[in-house]
Amino acid sequence: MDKFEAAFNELIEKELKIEPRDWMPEKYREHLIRQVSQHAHSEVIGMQPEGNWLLRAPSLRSKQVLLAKIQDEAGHGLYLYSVAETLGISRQEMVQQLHEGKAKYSSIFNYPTLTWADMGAVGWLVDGAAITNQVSLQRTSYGPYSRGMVRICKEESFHQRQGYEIMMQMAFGTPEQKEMAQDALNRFWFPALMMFGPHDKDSAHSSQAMKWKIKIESNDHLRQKFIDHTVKQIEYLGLKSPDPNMKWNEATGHYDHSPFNWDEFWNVVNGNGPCNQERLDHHKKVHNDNKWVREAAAAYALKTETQVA
Ligand code: FAQ
Repeated sequence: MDKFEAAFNELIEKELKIEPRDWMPEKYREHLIRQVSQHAHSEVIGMQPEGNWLLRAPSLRSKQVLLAKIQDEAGHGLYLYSVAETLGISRQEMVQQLHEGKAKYSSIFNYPTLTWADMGAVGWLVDGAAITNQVSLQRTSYGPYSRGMVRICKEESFHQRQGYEIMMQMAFGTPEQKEMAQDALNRFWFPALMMFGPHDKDSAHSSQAMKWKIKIESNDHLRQKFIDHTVKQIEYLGLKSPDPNMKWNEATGHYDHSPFNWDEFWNVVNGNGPCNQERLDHHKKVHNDNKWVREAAAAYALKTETQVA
């Protein structure tokens, strides 16, 4: 082991941060680029299912709040693309990998948002699951990623509240509204739980990620944490658990649950979910339509640079 590797290992060991200027193993860098680019793409593609409801939000207030939330997601994408750029990949390359199917984004965004109650379920469950993961990522070993997560988590907690507020309005509203809330919960529950990734025993990257302290807690641990605190929120809403086998286990101190449908998960991850094609086509179209904006911004930046010089 040379002195650079020893210095890297010591930083990891002491739970100090690895910074862009520091030496790092090539595999550590590649691992982070994979995870951070996937995270960034998720934030950006994740704007689509919610954008679907912007023009149909039921009040001016709900429209303003939803718009603010979606704009936050765009901001999260930008922070994360910037984090990945510090590792030596450009945003253009990452977007190209997404368009060529070489980079992934979270499975959850390949499900349709059919009713206004789905805006509640997305904020409550999808952002709720995202925060559960991201709170632990605040302690990740790569400095820029860890600092980005601190800010993102603050905004995500507002998103979770926005979703839960919609769920409360629907669940405590008319019988039809309550039915819509239940239906949204039923459709989003298992896909939200699968956001945490495969079981630990099937997770290809977890073991190395945890050695490098990129990942602080495992997929199953975070999923169980999310289930344990969300069950009480379902009960407060007066809704039924979407999982008939969900019950408190005195011995483990956790809720038991049904097995997940991993065939469905891999089907969605591999591009065959209900909205995969639509999400990607939309991203490609918008990227193409907005080419002139990127060109104008680059030309303006060049002009300003020349004037300053
Ligand atoms: N979807 O070995 P593992 C948000 C892939 S942000 C798609 O366990 P890892 C905010 C995985 O990439 C949501 N693919 O992988 C928001 C790998 O394939 P690969 C996104 C998945 O990396 C809310 C393979 O399976 N959050 O929602 C998924 O150790 C509302 C094997 O899996 C993040 O990205 C999945 N669910 O653990 C925005 C957080 N799960 O790459 C808008 C950062 C696994 O070898 C609206 N990421 N795969 O081809 C992570 O923490 C991790 O990457 C995991 C997966 C936990 C997602």
